[in-house]
Amino acid sequence: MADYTKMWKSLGIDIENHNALLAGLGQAYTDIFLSQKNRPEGMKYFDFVMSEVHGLRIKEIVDAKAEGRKVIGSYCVFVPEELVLAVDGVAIGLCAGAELGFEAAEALLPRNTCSLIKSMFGFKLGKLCPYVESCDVIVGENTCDGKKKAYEIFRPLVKDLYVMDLPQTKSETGRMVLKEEYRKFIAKLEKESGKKITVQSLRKGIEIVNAKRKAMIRLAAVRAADPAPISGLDALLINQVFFHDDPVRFTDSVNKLCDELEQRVKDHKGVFPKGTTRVIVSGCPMAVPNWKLPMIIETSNAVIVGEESCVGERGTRWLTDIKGNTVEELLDAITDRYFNVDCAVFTPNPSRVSHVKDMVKKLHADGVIHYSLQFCQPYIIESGPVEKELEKSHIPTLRLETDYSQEDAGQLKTRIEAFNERL
Ligand code: BJ8
Repeated sequence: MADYTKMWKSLGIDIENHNALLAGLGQAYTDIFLSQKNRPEGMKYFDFVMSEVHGLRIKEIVDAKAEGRKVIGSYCVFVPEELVLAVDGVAIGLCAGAELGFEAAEALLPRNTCSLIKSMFGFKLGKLCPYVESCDVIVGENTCDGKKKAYEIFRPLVKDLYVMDLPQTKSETGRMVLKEEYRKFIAKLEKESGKKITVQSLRKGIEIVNAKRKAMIRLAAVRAADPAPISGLDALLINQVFFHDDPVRFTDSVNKLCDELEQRVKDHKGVFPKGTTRVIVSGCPMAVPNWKLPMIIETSNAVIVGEESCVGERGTRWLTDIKGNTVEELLDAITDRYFNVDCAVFTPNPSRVSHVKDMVKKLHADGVIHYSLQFCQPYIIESGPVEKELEKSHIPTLRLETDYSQEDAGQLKTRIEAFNERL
């Protein structure tokens, strides 16, 4: 990697801490990803992206800013990238998946806060993330209580925090709330960028994001094959890169990879032997570099064939209808698309478990591992009914609660191995 110290300094990054982060990340990537066998050639692009994750991509973002484009960061899949692209902005997913800066985070937050929120604070307080530091606006959302209240404390730490209200029920009123919030968000984006959203610019934004999601749907489908043509770890990595790469280049790279994977399926080639135990992981999102659980699963004689998660199918499976002829009609289509997202903050939330069942069937999975981050009430509470419903359909389910530390790795491995024997 080239020397980006000057750029990082200009963004206010703590160089010493950041160097330690990159060294740790590089080592973890080598151990977890590069050590896998029979990886598809197309993963080279994603290896390159990861090797330059705080380098070349940040340089692109800094260059975009210099051209006057606005950088909008967010922590939730309810923030529509389409709208950001429609004002020629750059949309970046900011969730963090490492146990860094937790001491500083715990000085502001209760210890029993989920790792995702602590990591969001840790990266900011430790001046560790050039994505966060590049943002002109950071968008928060009122989803779970943890995030909702944490944004109140987060506000003074960042340049411009914009909080979006979100509904909690899939009712007509809920849909109206979402649409109004998106309308307010458009006003914020237009003010920030000095650009007006037009039918053409919005349609273009929708087309770019639809193409990106279509490529992910194609990737999800190819994983139905046995032997699995790609590991769950690599598929998760692609889902993670989805949030910060250039969208057009990303789409191209996923489609190229899918060409190769479809050929692999025809040739009956895979990453694990045919007949390897197949599992779906369902639950909380896994942000970079949270690779702990997939790594344990895939080194315990099983392969992950799908993720029911916001860093997975929950974030990618619906497309936006492009037929509208006015901004209002396109906004309706965007609202309809996002209103499908079955996050556990919604009550009731029956479509999520139906989707897990569909995934098990389509992807020929043998069981489901339900993953909750400790202290995440929505997903932990929902995991009970989800397990009951799946077991009723004779789908073996294992419920796990964990965090970003490595302390429970041995215990998780024992439980996962025992579960795999049941399958
Ligand atoms: S749409 S899943 S990205 S809110 S793990 S912070 S829920 S306590 S992340 Fe999410 Fe949007 Fe929903 Fe998806 Fe709270 Fe749970 Fe922590 Fe969580």
